[in-house]
Order: sequence, then structure tokens, then C-alpha cells
Amino acid sequence: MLIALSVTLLGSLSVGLIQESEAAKGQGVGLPQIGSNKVCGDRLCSEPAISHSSQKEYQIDTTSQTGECKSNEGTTRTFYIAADEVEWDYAPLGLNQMKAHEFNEDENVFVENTPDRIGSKYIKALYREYTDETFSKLKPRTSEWQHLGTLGPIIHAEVCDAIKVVFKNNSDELNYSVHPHGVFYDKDSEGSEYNDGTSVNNRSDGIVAPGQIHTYNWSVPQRAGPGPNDPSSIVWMYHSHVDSPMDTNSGLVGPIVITSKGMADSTGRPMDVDREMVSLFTVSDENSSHYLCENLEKFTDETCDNEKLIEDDDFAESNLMHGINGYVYGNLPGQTVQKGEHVRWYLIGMGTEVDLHTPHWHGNTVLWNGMRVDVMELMPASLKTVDFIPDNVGTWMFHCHVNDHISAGMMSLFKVI
Ligand SMILES: [Cu+2]
Repeated sequence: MLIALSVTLLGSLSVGLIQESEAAKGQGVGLPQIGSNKVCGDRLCSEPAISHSSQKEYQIDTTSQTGECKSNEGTTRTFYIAADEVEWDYAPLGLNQMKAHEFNEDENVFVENTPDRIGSKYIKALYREYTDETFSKLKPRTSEWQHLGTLGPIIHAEVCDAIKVVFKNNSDELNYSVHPHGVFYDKDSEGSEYNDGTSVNNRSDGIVAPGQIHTYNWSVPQRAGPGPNDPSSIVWMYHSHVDSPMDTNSGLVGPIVITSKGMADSTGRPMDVDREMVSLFTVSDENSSHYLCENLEKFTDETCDNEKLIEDDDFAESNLMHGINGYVYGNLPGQTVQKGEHVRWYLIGMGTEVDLHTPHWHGNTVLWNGMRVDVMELMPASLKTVDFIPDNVGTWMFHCHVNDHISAGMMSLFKVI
């Protein structure tokens, strides 16, 4: 039987080699052809690697930029979002919740407030959702979205919908904007000003002055929605892009989730998902925030006039807040999922060259792009979507696996109940 199997294997392999060399002659390349010798798991299999039907699915849509959406086909989803200057606490519990102990000397480098250290509280600019165009009443954040922390409100839409963001800049002195990733926008809704040849009339989106309101209109063609390898919804983000590094270090980042056409409920959320989670992994560099001087004046005995302090490496390090959604050392609330439900977890990376993050779920595994993992990789502005069905009840660590970031507090807890 072994001999027979070997002969069969050799036979099919030699056919494969002949096919390959013939193909190589014709195409001038030596790459093996995908064909009858495709490896299926731990065995050879005979079916073609790519069927005609799957090839069809992978064709790029060459229709107009709005894909196959007809005008007025979808829903217009309106959001009232302001940039608000607020006091934010990276560690509101006042302890290291990962170990349920008081902050030790190493942890206090980042969170202890002293006469010349800001500590865990900072003035930041955050996107916050209001109920209407008067911007007089904040829309309450439900317990489901409590874990968003510093992130702005989640913008849900379905392919062929339109998104309207009425943005008010509530800053006293600073210009801000809303720049989206992924969705379709004209120049007056890009939220970023640069030398692009557009007229002055097209520039009110890029710099929204203090107290001003700008309405951004974004459409959601197919190319803004899930691709062939994506699940039924994917994550994008929006952020201020007047001075992108300083604006985002100050806190102005939020998530956009686009669901495939026909897969969303009335609120634009994916119908095949029970629970959505969003996590932003970034080292918020409060040294590069618009509010450094204000923070010094409010929380310490120092001011920005003390150049020696501002240039001190230890002071600079104390302002590198290694957070998940703006929380350090297990202070992030509301990360609760249920055993057996379909959880979709959206991951966002932001920052600079130190922002190489590897989110790791303890106790469970996730699926990304058809692959099983329990650690993901994020670079600045990475946007990734994973799925899982929790099967392991308990309180689990969800943290960045980069050693330096673990020490600096980029850790949280999630519960499977
Ligand atoms: Cu990290």
C-alpha cells in the first residue's frame, strides 16, 4: 500500500513538474503553477486551487467611484460631533488593576502627579457626540460603548449609505477638522488642507476655526466597504488633520465601521454580529499635545518657561501614555463579552515609530483574514478587523505584547461571562 501511494504521489508530482516547466517556457518565469498538486492541509488534493467562481469574486469593480450604488438608494446617517477640550484621566481607578495593587515606583513614572510631573490627568481634545445641531446636549454613551474611552463616537454606515458629520470646533483657540479614512469625499469634505489646487471655497473643511461649524458629506461606495477577504463589516477612522501629529496626540481620533450592502440593521451595524469592540493602541505623546503648557500650569508647579524641564528626558518619558483607548494599567472599563456570541473586534493603531503594537487576547483566539491568531500586528494608522466566538469564561488580559509597552501600562482586562 505504501508503495502504491508513493507511485501515485510521484506520478502526480511528475505531472506537476512537467506542467510547470511547460508553463515556465511560455511565461518566462519559474514559479510553480497552482493546479492539481495543491496542498490541502497535510495532504495533496486534486481540486483546482482557484475556481472560476472565486476568480470572479476577486475582480476589481471598474464601475464608477460610487460603485453600483444608485443615488438616494441608502440612508443618510447624520452625526453631530464636536471637538471638546476636557480633562482626561488615564488611570481613574488610581491603581494598577492588572495586579490589583497601588502603583509602584516604575509605574509612577507615568501616573504620579508631583510638583514637576503631570501624572495621569491631562487636558485633551476629544470628539464627543451631541444630540442635535444646537450642540447643547451630549448624547449619552451607553454601557456597550463605555470602553471607547478617548475615542470619538462610532460612525456606523452600510455600503450605499451617505454619512453627514456636522462638526463643531469647541476649542477656545485651536483649529481642528475631521478627516476620514476609506469613505468617498469631495475636496470640501476631506478635512485636510494642503497644496491641492482647490479654491478658497473648498477649504473650510480643512481648518475649522474655534466656535465654527462645518458639515462633512461622505458617501459609502462599495470600495469603502468590506473587500473579498473581509468579514461583513470593517473599521476605518476619522481624525483631525490640521496638524495631524499634534491633533491626534491631543486625542482627536474616532472609529468608522462600514457594513456590506444588505448585511446591516437599521442602525448600520452588521446583523451577523452580536457584540462589537473597538481598541486604539497608541502611545499618546503628551509632550506633542497642543495642551502641554496648559497641563503643566494646571497640574504642576511648573510652566513651559522652564526649558530645562521641558528638555529633560525623564520629564518627556513621564508624558508618554501607553494606552488602550486612553487607559493604562487595566483601568479600561466595559470590555465584557458573552460566551458563544459572535464578537467582532476592530483594531486601530496610531502614532509614530515607537507605535508598533501587538494586541494579544488571553484565553481565547480570533480569526483574521481566515487565519487563527491570538496576537495581531498594528502599525501607525493600521485598521484591522477580527472575529471570534468566546468559549472561555473568565477575566482575561488584553494587552500589547511589546515588552516595553507592557511595562509602561498598555494593558487591559476583558471579561467573558
Ligand atoms: Cu505596543
